[in-house]
Amino acid sequence: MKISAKHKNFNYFYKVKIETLNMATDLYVQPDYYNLDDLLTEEHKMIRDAARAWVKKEVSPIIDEHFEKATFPSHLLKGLGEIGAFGPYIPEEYGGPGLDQISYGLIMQELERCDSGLRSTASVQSSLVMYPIWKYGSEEQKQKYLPKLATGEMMGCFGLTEPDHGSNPAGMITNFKDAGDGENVILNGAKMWISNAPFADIAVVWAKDETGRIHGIVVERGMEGFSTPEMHGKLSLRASATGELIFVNVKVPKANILPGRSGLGAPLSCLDSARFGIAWGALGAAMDCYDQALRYSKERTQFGVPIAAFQLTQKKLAEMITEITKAQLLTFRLGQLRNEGKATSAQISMAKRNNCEIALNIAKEARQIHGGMGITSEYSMMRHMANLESVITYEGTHDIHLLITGMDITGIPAFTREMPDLK
Ligand code: TGC
Ligand code: FAD
Repeated sequence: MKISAKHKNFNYFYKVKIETLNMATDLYVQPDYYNLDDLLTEEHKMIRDAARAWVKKEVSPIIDEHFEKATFPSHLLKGLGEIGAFGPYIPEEYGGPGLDQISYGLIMQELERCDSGLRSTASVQSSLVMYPIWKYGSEEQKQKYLPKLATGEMMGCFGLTEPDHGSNPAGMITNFKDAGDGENVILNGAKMWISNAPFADIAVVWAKDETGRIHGIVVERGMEGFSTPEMHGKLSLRASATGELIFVNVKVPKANILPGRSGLGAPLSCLDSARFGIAWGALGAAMDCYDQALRYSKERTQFGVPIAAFQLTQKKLAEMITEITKAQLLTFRLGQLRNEGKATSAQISMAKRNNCEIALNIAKEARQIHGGMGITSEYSMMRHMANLESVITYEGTHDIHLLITGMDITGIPAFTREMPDLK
């Protein structure tokens, strides 16, 4: 892997490294029980450390306030672009840093180590907006959108889920018809649960043509009949903005349809990339919970000894580091396979599912170790736990990923069944 010495990561790394070393607010030390760092290149470590330094300096001090107030920290977008979090693997010719898949994973891990909502913003922009434009867009679309998306000057969202079609996107009803003027199509329908929607400049929307075939189409804010109302009342992912996409007779140029691929496989291939990032990210949340629980257990004294001296505390900690280490190995190997273009969708599903599950369990155990303090915002476990309830649901629910593994090993899809006669 070649990284340009001019890349902003390097400048940022040198600028914040020293300042950050002395920061007391975020004491995170990464667990690495099986010396996985030995398998990373110097570039991987530099990219990861730059992301970590930026997160510690810019995000950790403010994330709780945004979570509590349910506000999106939009002032962070420029910095996310600078650390390479928007389209890490997008080639330099389109404004991206041109990094490999392990670098992408490491950046997502550092972001979610702090907050899943932050990683969500970055992985939607990278895998669900830039990826489809890069893979399936025309040269003109790539030149128009990718460089601005890479810096965060332009933000995007991805509309697949509909109010009545979540796990089953094939049933979508959002559709477009020829406008009859030779240049445009008319888009109608609605998408729900869309990350970044309230502030996105563009939306990559999946909709059916007149024959029922699914296509990706880039809808721009300001097009008449297009609105993005924010969804409120989330008790999870509160620092991430979620909204609806509503299309009422929106006239969209035919030039905005992604020409490179149609059919459900197109959005599902984007989900492969995003689910890969989530596997790394959820593991980051687990690593953060373990790190805090280990430190707290050595500092907190009860019955005259640190609570780390109790066998039951050690059991919790030992099981946490075992699960983290297994997940790190799974995830790193998946990164190698993805770099080689060999990772299957089912392998990605397994990692997404496993890492969400262990992260949620570890967050719960870490909270227990903190006793009453564990429910306060002084520690991040409750926030991680609440966030992970979204992460385990979006990009395919926990059970859908189980069924993907089941289908892969048996060859039999079990997603649908005949409606039983209930009479
Ligand atoms: P099925 O018949 O199995 O497949 C339809 C076509 O797609 C192909 N395919 C894939 N292609 C690429 N990558 C994959 N992962 C693929 N999986 C399937 C397949 O070969 C077929 O191609 P062809 O050429 O034969 O037509 O489809 P199905 O309708 O039976 O559904 C299968 C199922 C249930 C696994 C799929 O629908 C699914 O994954 N459902 C979950 C939906 C989901 O994950 N939604 C996510 C929405 S986006 C989101 O949550 C963003 S969160 C953002 C944040 O981080 O904040
Ligand atoms: P449903 O599909 O209704 O599922 C409900 C329950 O039924 C689940 O437990 C599920 O596992 C189970 N179930 C469904 N089908 C089966 C089956 N065949 N077999 C067994 N069990 C089944 N979507 C986007 O397009 N873009 C986004 O940016 C986006 N961001 C999101 C952000 C957040 C915070 C959240 C919560 C969701 C987001 N989503 C997004 C939507 C997300 O992908 C869906 O919520 C998810 O795919 C599940 O769909 P659903 O909520 O409609 O649940």
